[in-house]
Amino acid sequence: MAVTWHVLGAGSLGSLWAARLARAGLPVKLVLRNAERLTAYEANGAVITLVEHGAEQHVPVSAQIAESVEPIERLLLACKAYDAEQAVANLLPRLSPNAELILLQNGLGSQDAVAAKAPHARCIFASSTEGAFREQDWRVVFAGHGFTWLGDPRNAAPPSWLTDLHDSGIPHEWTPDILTRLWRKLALNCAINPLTVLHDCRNGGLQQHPCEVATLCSELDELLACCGQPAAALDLHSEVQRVIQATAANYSSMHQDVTQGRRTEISYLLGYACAAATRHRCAVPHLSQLQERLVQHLAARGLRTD
Ligand code: NAD
Ligand code: KPL
Repeated sequence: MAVTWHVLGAGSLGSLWAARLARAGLPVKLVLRNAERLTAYEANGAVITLVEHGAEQHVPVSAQIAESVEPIERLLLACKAYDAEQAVANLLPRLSPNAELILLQNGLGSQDAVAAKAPHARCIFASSTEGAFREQDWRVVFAGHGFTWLGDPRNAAPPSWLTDLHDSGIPHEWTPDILTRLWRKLALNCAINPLTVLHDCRNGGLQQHPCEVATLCSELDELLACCGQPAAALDLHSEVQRVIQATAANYSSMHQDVTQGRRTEISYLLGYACAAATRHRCAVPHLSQLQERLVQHLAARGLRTD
């Protein structure tokens, strides 16, 4: 019998993945926060609405709460990095001995925290360039087609369920270098996102601050080398400039979080980079100063700084 995809978090990416897996006929169960959310979801018809290229599709997906008793063999963890460890802790009694966890979180740090919480589970890390946002509860807009890299730093063998992703039309690739991918994305996010918040601009606005961007890229280059991730640093500055140009009209995800008064993932991006620099005794004065400025900026707006 096909293994059920338990998907924790009916937010942007969780809904996007759950809808695509379910519409391919695969067994999917959403794991919602609490009984209240479950009641609200069921009152909405237990359906996720996926909006793609302007067309909407209503996909029935069954749901449950963490306290449900059915064992979990495969869990797609689709919450924010700061919620990941606690979310898995809540589900520990339900994880079967050979459970596999697929971790969709951006940045670094949450994956190790989850792996330490669930030492017997296989943890597969993901890095995605897909873009989605929740227009309202249970309704997700597939805004940016992209790609998801998946890998397991402790075991290079690909899992058998990659065929499920293929059957669901989820563009993906298994990679032995998932940490390089995650570090590379982290470096891009560190060079772009905090500056867009501090200058209150779209990504393209950073074209007015070329020296600041170049200085950060050069420190990130050194940091990646110190952390044993030289491949993640290859042509970083050109890539950052390319992304700034290609996404010039967009607001970065961190800028959107701050504008909407939401907690950011700072601790798993710039915070992780600065902590790694300290651990490796790598001097990164501009990144440290950027972190201080960002923390002050968040605090001044009453937002969490961790
Ligand atoms: P989101 O805030 O839209 O969704 C997260 C959901 O998880 C929320 O509905 C929240 O209520 C739920 N949740 C948190 N803890 C829970 C728990 N214990 N039990 C049940 N539900 C719980 O977040 P998102 O945008 O989908 O992002 C998820 C991760 O993917 C982040 O790390 C983000 O950086 C990354 N990411 C997102 C996108 C995107 O386009 N949205 C793209 C690439 C990467
Ligand atoms: O991933 C991004 C984000 O906004 O989080 C980009 C577009 C790369 C900017 O860092």
